[in-house]
Amino acid sequence: MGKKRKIALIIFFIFIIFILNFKKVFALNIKDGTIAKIEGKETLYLISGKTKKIFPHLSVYLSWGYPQDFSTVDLVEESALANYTNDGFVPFKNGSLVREESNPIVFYVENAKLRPVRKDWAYQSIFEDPEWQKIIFFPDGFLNQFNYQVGEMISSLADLKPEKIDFYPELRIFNSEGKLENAFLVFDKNYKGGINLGTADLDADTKEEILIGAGFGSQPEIKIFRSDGTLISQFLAFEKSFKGGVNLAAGDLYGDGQKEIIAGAGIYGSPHLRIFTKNGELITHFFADDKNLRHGLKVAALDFDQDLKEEIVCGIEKEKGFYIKIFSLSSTKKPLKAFLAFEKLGGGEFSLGTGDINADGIKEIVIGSGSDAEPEIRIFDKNGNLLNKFLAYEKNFKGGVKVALADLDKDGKEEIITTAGFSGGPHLKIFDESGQQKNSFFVYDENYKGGVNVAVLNMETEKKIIVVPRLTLIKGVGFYKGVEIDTKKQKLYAYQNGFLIEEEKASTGRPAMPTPLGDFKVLRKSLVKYSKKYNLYMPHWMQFTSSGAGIHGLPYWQDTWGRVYEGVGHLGLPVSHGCVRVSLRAAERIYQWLNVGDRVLVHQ
Ligand SMILES: [Ca+2]
Ligand SMILES: [Ca+2]
Ligand SMILES: [Ca+2]
Ligand SMILES: [Ca+2]
Repeated sequence: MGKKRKIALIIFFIFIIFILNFKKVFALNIKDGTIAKIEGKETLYLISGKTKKIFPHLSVYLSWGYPQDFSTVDLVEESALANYTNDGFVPFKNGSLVREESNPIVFYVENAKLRPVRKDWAYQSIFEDPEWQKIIFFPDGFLNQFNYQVGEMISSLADLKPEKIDFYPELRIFNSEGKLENAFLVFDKNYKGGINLGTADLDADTKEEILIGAGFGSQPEIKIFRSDGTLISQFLAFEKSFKGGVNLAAGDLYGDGQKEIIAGAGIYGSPHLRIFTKNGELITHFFADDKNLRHGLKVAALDFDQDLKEEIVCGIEKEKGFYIKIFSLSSTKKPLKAFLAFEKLGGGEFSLGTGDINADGIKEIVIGSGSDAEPEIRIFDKNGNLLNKFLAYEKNFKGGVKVALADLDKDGKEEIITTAGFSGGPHLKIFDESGQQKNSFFVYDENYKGGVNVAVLNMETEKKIIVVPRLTLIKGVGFYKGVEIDTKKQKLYAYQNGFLIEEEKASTGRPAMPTPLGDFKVLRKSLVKYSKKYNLYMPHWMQFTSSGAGIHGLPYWQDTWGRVYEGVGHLGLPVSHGCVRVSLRAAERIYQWLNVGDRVLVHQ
């Protein structure tokens, strides 16, 4: 063989090898995460690295949320899959709800375990699925090919621990375009409570300071920070023992160019208002409504009568819905204006802001709906005329909407900035006054579902958007508002939007007269209910079954000496006639807070 021919042959072989390799590489090059199917065959494969896993049944495929029309499945040649080694079966997705065709038990999938969900009511109370649409069916006997273990039974929300999220109290500062510019902790890393937010230029240097109010679960602290994270001062807004949190706003109430700090009590508190100087000295305080109300007070400011002194706007949840009352410092007994803004209750989660959205020099009142209602924004003029309303998030999101106002695009009209409340993602949106969405971005990890509070920081000519997580420890996931009664532990838990606001010893029905188990609603309330059968009075009565079971304070009978209470030493033991007894003080607090229609979940 001549040298030339030899070289030509070698080149030829290299070429062939190249072609073969190329073909091979091409065939091997199926993207990770592809769901592949051989044309004419039924089996679906999940490709990952050099391996393929088989979907053992359509139910598993569906549990991952893939579309039923197979539009995301790639058709491949049989030979293309030959080089992928088999790696067993794709399991059900964690968190999916599955059941066998002919066995009514629903299982919750969690780390190779199937956890039975105790009963229909437990299912409904935890997963809120009235149409049973979340359940994926699989054929009888199908599970045999897996190594699924049967996990612990789920009978209450507390059993579903993976949904509990711990979160840091980190404030974030974004520019008006949504670019993250700074972040710092406003409480200790281990702080477990809620966080509220406000802004005000307290030292008149044209740069606003950040006001942080402790939220539910912590002592009612106000902290003042510079935008670089320097702590300037801190003080308590209410009694140290008050754990409802502090809602914040600022206003120039004296028209001297100096803003005052307005603090409203947080959820589960009275509609109590305190006004402080920038140094934390108390100027005055008053109740904006009945002291016995228990949904706290939302605050804002606007100049109602255009005398360059701002008035205080109060938002109060009571009876029929959310009321706005505008007070001046010279008239704290009688509001200058009062109107009903929302004909709904919102679990203490309404949000209130003021801003000039139409560039007429007068601020409007902007309200975000509370929980267990559509995520609606309503805009009123100062006299209570509704100017506009729109939905800020998907209609079926019911965690409430938080609002802030600022003219971000410098056209003289303030935009409405919204964040989602409890159970929503950290999705911030910006709307104009007509409800047209201008921008949106995520402000925290998308998995965080505790809600976000929002405010605007005016920095000379620039405006920044600041956010804090609404709470750092989520409890009672799935409850907007209601009580859970654990007959095994003899405990009553009261939840509101992710906060455990009360934990009380209870006394439920004795074994012969057990308290009915199930997912109920408060049917009616009365201050005292008389039971003829037992000749007993039941204070702060909250009935939750038509057969007459209710929550109430320790019962008493009336004799010549006065009231004689029954079961004083028995809280924590099941001794009642079927009702749920709690202490007198606890019953009073719960009675003031719990409304007809709120949830009562009773389980073992
Ligand atoms: Ca300043
Ligand atoms: Ca005024
Ligand atoms: Ca206006
Ligand atoms: Ca604008």
